[in-house]
Amino acid sequence: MNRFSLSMATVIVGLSALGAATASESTWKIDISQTEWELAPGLKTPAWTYGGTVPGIPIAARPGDQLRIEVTNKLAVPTNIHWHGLVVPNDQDGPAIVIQPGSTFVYSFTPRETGTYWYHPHFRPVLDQLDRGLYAPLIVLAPEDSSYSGDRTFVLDDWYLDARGKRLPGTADGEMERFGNVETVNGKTGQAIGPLAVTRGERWKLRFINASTAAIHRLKVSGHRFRITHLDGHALAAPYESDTIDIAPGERVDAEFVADGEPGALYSITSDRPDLGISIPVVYGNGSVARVPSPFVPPDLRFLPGAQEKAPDFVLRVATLMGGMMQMGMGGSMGMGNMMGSMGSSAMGMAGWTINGKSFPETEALNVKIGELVKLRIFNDDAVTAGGHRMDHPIHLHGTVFQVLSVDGVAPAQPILKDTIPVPAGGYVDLAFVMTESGQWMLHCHVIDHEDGGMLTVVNAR
Ligand SMILES: [Cu+2]
Repeated sequence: MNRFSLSMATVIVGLSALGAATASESTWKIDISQTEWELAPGLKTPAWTYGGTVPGIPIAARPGDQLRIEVTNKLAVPTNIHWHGLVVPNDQDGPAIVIQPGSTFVYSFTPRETGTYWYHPHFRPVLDQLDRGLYAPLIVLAPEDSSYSGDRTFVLDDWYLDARGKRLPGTADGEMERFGNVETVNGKTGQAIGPLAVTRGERWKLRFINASTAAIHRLKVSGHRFRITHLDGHALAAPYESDTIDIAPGERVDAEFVADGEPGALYSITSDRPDLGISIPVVYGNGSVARVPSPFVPPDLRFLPGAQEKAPDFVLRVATLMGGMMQMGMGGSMGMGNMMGSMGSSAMGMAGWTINGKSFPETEALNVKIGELVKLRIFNDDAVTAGGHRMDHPIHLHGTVFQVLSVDGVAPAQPILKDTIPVPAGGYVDLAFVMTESGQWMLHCHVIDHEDGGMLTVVNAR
């Protein structure tokens, strides 16, 4: 990729926006406030919301639309909003913005690309804000999306609550990251999750967003297969079928769902932790319609020439360091979970989340040039660091999209564009990207305990 192909991309986006003939100015108002949110009948919790609901107000746009988003902070703490996955001017990206209690900030940007994105706070520490319910979809519609029988977004999350809905500190499963004991789809759990109501022959577009701060969600559909068309909002040249969707924090997956089950029958899309509450009923009405063909338009996507052979410009080693624990003689099999549980979240500071041995803000910045192809190798050293903690780290880059060159040295079967990628414990990934917007952009783990703990650095694009 070079300046030429980037300007070509701009031309293509311009044309498609013109083709849709709907690009326009679009104004949104988002009040951030605390609300009693009902996760299920009899289970209410005090949530922080974008516009009074969990998930928050879904923003819909078309490429080329000039978005004007007026955000008013009615919380008692400062916050901001990050537009996860969208390439926006640096001063609209979020992390550098502070919206004080009682004040309003107006975001203004134009989405370039279609796809499934989302928004959430990026005011550090982020964990408390995102975990209380501050997240919402941002969908940039493609012309073909309206040809599906329906288009549904499912935002996945988890909450750690007592039986009366009171938010508990710490984590539900005895590790250092915040895992919940109640899992939700679009802010609802168990029987309160609304069904996907279909008719035989229909073809639906389903968009999955993982807003959890640490949990990976694995969803399995009964009696059907998903056709995966987009990862992190980016269309695949060769969609593939699967009955399972794995989605790490920050990631998005779009899938077609062909309703080829029996009229009147009941199916489900269910988590591999069904006891925590995620199961989406798929309910068939009677009768059928003529089978709806796929309107999906595969892009002409190529592997970046020269990127595989290129030596990495930067090598990052991300790791969980349990140094504080070890020094106190409490590492190993001592029962971290119990200790964290009794000491609360202030004990989190004793574990370190690092990039090349340092935690933000001590991490070293990556200095790159606008328009230049950058190859980045990221090792996940968790399998070899002390303390035995072992976890995939979903690494997210702001300000651009990257191509996945390889995972553990194996190139993907087709070119894949993403903004968030799980780096496997003990493994590594190779990524290539080109920054198009100048400024300081964040690169961090989307397990928010890790991000807040310092597994974060910046890419300076000049
Ligand atoms: Cu991580």
